Amino acid sequence: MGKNIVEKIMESHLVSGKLKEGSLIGVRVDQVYTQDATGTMTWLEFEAIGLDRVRVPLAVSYVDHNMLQSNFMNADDHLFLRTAAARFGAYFSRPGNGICHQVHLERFAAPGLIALGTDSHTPTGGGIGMIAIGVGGLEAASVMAGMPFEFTMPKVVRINLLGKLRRPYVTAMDVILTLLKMLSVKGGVGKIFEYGGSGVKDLSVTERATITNMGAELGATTSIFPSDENTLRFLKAQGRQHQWIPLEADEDAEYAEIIEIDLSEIQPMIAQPHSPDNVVPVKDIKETKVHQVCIGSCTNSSYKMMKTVSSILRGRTVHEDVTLFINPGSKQVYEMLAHEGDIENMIAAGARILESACGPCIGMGGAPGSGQVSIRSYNRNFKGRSGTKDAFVYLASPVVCALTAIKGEIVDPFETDISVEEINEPESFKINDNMLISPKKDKDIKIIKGPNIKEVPVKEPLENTIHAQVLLKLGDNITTDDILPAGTQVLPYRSNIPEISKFTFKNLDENFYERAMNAKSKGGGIIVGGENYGQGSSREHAAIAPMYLGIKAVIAKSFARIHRANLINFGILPLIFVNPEDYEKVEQGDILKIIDLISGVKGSQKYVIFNESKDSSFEVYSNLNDREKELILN
Ligand code: MIC
Ligand code: SF4
Repeated sequence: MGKNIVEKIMESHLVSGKLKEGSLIGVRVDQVYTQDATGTMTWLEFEAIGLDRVRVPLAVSYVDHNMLQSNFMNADDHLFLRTAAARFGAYFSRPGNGICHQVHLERFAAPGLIALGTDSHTPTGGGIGMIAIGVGGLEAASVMAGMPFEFTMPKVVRINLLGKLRRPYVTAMDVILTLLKMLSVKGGVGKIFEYGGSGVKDLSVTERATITNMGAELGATTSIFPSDENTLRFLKAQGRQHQWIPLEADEDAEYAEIIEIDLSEIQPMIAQPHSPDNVVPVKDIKETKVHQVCIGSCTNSSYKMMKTVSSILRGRTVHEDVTLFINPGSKQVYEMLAHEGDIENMIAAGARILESACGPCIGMGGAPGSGQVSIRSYNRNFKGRSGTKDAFVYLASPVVCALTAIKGEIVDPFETDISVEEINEPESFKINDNMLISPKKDKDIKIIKGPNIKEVPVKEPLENTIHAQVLLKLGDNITTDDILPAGTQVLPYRSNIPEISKFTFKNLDENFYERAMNAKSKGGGIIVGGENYGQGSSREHAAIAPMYLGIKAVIAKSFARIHRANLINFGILPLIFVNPEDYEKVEQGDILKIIDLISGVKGSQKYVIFNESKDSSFEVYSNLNDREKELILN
């Protein structure tokens, strides 16, 4: 029987288990990378494991999230990361070098490899034909310590692309927004999307990477494209042609499902507030007044897209009601734009050029005004993520964003008097790795820890009985941004759990922290959620902070993959309603009792929950694999 691309790569990396949908497998990992917001914890965890050096062929520590330096905290964290990378044998990508996913794609990603990153948009690397998966910090630390990466083999779904995009008006961003409209933010849970078909050759590596990047918003484990002539062209332009191998699915490869998309039928699309799947054609909401436009991020900062934006802005002025921010995703692209006069075009038009980092995407600067409309070429528009609770954030292609910045209202590229130029991919990129510090040989380097770097908190082993109060009852699609917000006030505490835990659920419930602290000595707390609990980010802090506050279990209808793994890693039981209707049987404030947990985890994984406040009971289950059972018990 023929094989698909995912099977080919997994098979060549398999160390345990059977390569079969739904079974637990272990694979060897070639590359691991971290970013600063998740990386400080990851490197503390790696240090706690007690090894001298990383045991993977390549590890990279990037700095791109916490960039605003209004006091010592972020600067101290960067120093910790630099010295830890030097001490443990990882590359260090200095602040200013760019956003981890884009820099990794440009300088390290290669077809046929497996990479893990402590960030949910790690699948960006799928654009080059690599299996790239976002994980929590402890997962990454264990793998860097030489363990295989163990996970349940997802379904492989083929996305068959046909035809060609109607360039330059329709872009890769419109492809993934179309998929989000079709499949929703839950549509990819438990799946890997493998792209194929005659339309693949119409897309360059960076366009493919835009699509795999935002596959994270579908909830997919990852997404991957074949490695072909376009992949070779990109690697050549990056001076890395020796890393090319061809990779495609066999003719008779099998898939769990096949979805067909005709690229020539795709139109400019836009995600409306407050979810990336709330997608409509741009023409349906054209002329909506806009106050802010943000272009860049790890989703849409390729050379080609940035040059397109520059050409739209050339000789024009940003509308007087609009603030335009541009954050190029990598120093490489930034330097080329500067060299070729594009930064000059942007500045002349009135754009506010930011450093090459996440910036407004994660609410680190550039928050919109109260009730204002912001349109962004980014990947997430969850409520409050921008830093402004009542802002309205839309997501669209850089083309739509740039045209909108000029007109002051949402523009359909097919209907405007501004002509959009078609830009070609570059023959060669400007290669200058001076902001990447190579691993050091010296093992005596001292790791420098400022006052913001605190210990990793550790939980007691699982107790046999949980007798606790429901501290919060929530609906569907709760994001990690809801659980633990980002932004200028919170993000700098990522290395400091006692401080950051004060912000747990703060945007949803002002008093959560106080309630949790009160309940902590009285048996702790339980959270109740709906479907897809914990979607979004890989930040394990969204599990560590609740653990620190005494949360013992989360009961939900279903969980997002990375957050579920993070809960287990930090000893919080993820429990699922056997009958989803039983969700109605619990209220905030109810006292619940769950008994015989230890034998339950080891055995049937079914548990009866007694709701003492309602004098009723209902059933839940956990679906832990053997490795997860061990983690939860210990
Ligand atoms: C995000 O886009 O939500 C982030 C910020 O990059 C997160 C990581 C984090 O919370 O540090 C992610 O995607 O995993
Ligand atoms: Fe950074 Fe935004 Fe990309 Fe996350 S999605 S890595 S915050 S640019």
